[in-house]
Amino acid sequence: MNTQISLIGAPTDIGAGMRGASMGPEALRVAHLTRTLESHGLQVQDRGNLTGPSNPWLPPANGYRHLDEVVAWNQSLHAAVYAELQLGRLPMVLGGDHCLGIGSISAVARHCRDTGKNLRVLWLDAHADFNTNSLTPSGNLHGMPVACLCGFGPEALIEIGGQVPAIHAKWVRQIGIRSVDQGEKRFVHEQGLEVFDMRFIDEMGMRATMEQALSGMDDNTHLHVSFDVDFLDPAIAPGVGTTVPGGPTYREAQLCMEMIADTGRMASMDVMELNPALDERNRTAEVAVDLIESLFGKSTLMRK
Ligand code: B3U
Ligand code: MN
Ligand code: MN
Repeated sequence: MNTQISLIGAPTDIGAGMRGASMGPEALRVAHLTRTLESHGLQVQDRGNLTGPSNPWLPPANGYRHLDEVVAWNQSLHAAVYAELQLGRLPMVLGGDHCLGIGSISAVARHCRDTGKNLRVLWLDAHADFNTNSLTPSGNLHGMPVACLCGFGPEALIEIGGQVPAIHAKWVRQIGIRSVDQGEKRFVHEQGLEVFDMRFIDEMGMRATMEQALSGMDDNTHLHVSFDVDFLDPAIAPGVGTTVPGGPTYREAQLCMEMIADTGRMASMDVMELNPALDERNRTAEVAVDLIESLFGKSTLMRK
């Protein structure tokens, strides 16, 4: 695995239904993200925070809240992530709400096209984030990034990576899903997204789930992990805007991260939706850092 990590802060809640995810990057830093990664022999460059439009907190227009601002943030993030990949580094995006997955993953997809890599996206989330402006109950773009990446969304967003669609639904594995809107459910099914929902995890266990989700990768696979902190059960991660009960426990989440680390294929990642305004003494940020540590092989006794 690449040991050169670049942290990219994207302090915005522009796509969310609640304010506060804009403070996520700083909370992760306060929870000692850099020092923790360095303790595992990784070389970390904190690139600081991107800037972008502030949150005007307006109602949705045409089914989208703050579309122009979401486009601006994602364009800037796309450029930042793409630049790090070109430098041969592993970009870690510190969100920010999950609408930023559009800028991040479109950049990863573009890099994979440049380099002839196969992209696999692991989407760890309570939500499928596969709404469109006609399906969304909220107009919040953090509920739409996977659809946008697959080519279903407003032109200005789906075009950010230079090719539409940026990714194909068959490259995506969603894990931990337990809240999908009515119309969104049908659309997920129609597009053939591979979803390992909580029912699947309950029945099969996290080990078999991850074995399946990670199967079919090879030396030419670029693995991107998009970690929405609301993936976790609210008992261990209260600091998110949209908690959904019944998520993975601490142990299940650890195993999930460890099995990803074991592949050695992770080459980019996002940490999204952490909302310090809703947290308790930064404990959700600390859990997130702890799990990120496992993603980079904390429990591995010797670096391979
Ligand atoms: N599916 C709902 C709720 C939601 C999606 N993603 C988050 N919340 N974080 C929606 O508004 O699209
Ligand atoms: Mn999400
Ligand atoms: Mn979510």
